[in-house]
Amino acid sequence: MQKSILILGACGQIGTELTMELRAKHGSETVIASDIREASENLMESGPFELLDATNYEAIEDVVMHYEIDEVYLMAAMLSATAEKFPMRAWNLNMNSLFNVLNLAKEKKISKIFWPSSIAVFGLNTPKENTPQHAIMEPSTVYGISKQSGERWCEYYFKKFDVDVRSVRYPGLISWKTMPGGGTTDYAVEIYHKALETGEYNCFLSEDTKLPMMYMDDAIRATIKLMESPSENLKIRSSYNLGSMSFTPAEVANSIQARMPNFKMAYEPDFRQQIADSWPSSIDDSAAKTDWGWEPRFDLNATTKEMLENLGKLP
Ligand code: AKB
Repeated sequence: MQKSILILGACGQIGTELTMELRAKHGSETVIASDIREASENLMESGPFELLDATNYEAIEDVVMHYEIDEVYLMAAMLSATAEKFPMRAWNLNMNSLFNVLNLAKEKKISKIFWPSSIAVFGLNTPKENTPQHAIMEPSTVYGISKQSGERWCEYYFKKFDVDVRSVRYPGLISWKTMPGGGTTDYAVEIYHKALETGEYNCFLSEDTKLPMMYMDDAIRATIKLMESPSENLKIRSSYNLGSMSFTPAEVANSIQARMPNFKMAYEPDFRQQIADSWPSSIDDSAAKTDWGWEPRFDLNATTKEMLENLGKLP
């Protein structure tokens, strides 16, 4: 019997697209979507779905046993902006969910894990441009602290218990199928929605805040490519830097204006500015390129084209 895949947090921005892609690749019945809330009709109807709290070890174990799960993608997390408002809830969700899957692998109940880290592991003392794989980290947000701790635990479980855990440090992700929730890079999705709905956007980051970003198709491709890579090629078991493009809010506005000349942008930075200021502007992902052949495909203008065309077709 073909072993199954479990996705925890399948309703989120990454989880929905990852679920659909894995179902297209491996067949719907072998990819079990789960989340603490019900998913969209599309996702619920396309294959098995379980209501599941990623912090509940026994509940995850039951699903793992029932479906003979082999691989787990842990996509449930509280992102940077929301985590600043609910620090303990963020810590509990981000860390306990990770321990649950690491311990299931340690007990040999599953054999492979994907867990996402983030550019948020870096901080004010990290080199901002072309941030190296190995650099001073010192994250200054609750989310970043949880991701850095998570990376240490992943590497520890790999070395100590031979747990096959794989991870990338996602930059800000841009997608049109599902909205992001509670991140600092969310402006780069909202801007396209507002451009089409009202023709203007009030950005919560300043015009010159340059951050690493990625179109969702690249992020999903990277995730699956890393999971399919031979274990012996993977030299990094904390988390790989993952790069694609970097831009400022003013540059996204320009790329939208090239297609929608009347689009207007205003700037009103809020508490998220401080978070963004502590993160890298661009990423050196040469280790991912060397170890598992990572190559991004989408630049800013290609992303803008995809976003405006696809969102424009939605009812
Ligand atoms: C966030 O903004 O919190 C996330 C991230 C960069 O990890 N998108």
